[in-house]
Amino acid sequence: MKGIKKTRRSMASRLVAVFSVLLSAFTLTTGCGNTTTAATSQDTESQDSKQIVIGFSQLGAESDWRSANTESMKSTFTADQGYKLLIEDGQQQQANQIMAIRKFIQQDVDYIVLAPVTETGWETVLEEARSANIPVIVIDRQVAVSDPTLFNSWVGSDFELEAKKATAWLHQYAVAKGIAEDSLHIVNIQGTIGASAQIGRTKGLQDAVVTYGWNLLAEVPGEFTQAKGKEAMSTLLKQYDDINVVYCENDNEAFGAIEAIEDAGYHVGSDIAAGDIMVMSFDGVNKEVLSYLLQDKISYVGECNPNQGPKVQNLIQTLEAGKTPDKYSYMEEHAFAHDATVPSVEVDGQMYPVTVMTKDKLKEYK
Ligand code: GYE
Repeated sequence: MKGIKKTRRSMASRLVAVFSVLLSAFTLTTGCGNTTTAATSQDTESQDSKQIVIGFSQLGAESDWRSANTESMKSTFTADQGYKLLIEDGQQQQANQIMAIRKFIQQDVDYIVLAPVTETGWETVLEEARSANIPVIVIDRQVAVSDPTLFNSWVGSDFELEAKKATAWLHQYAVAKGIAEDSLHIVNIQGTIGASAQIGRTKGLQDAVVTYGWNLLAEVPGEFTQAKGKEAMSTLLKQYDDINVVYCENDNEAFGAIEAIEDAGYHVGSDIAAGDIMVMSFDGVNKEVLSYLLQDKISYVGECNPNQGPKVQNLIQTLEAGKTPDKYSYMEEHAFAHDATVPSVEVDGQMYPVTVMTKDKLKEYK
């Protein structure tokens, strides 16, 4: 039933659904560990029959970005707006997410929203959702499936573009400061390997390394967490004594890397010629990271916009109206830097402004 809205069910079929939910409570071992549901499964089919029930499989709670993304879904899909949002936390495990989707199918939800931990391995369970005639909206990272009709729509970021902007900024910054490209010694603290955000951000850096002749000393996974970012950076500082740029694939890794750099007695900042270690990052979801830009502890942040709830709502409303929504929707994102050395970056012939973080700008951000 490609791209076709699931038809709203009759009271009789709803009663069958209630029965099957109750039955499944006895027969299913969910095993999804730390389940953070905005409502319980038994509530699913009771109360207002007009309510739209959404099963949201969130991949985890590893970062500030993730918390903001979950919050965006929660604040969008409220009971007041006519929704019941069921959330399952996958705790970074695809197996947990697959179990959560199967549970949503058992519960006969109206829509499934999936934020997948990695790109591959979703075919079987998405086919099961399609057989149950439940539309699936993928958010944030992508799923790599040979049959694109296995999901209705995707909402997220262009991670490779984020990386192209960041590396264009580094290139233009080095040129403006008279720093030879081959004197840049970069380490990349990567995100969760196999996640779209890691794949796109790593690829953008690797391509720039080839284009500009930078030295990429190491690429190590940091799992998008502060703890792993710190651990990775302290190990790297023991292995290399000439690191002058740390490219962190998210803010939390950057926080951890900064701690490791300072603990090891180095100085973070943009003055590479004076011996600073420059930190670059992605997300920009909270005041803390933006204030790090002001302090020149982070030199560049590529914004990654987590507020996907309203776009998901538009997609659901389009499906509810019996129409076919856009297959891919991209979030609007900006670039931030600690100073005005590079006012804009050029990527694939297009110019993107770079916003300098100031005290006044910082006040504007919640
Ligand atoms: O950048 C990172 C999070 O997939 C865009 O996942 C998301 C990334 C985000 O853990 O902070």
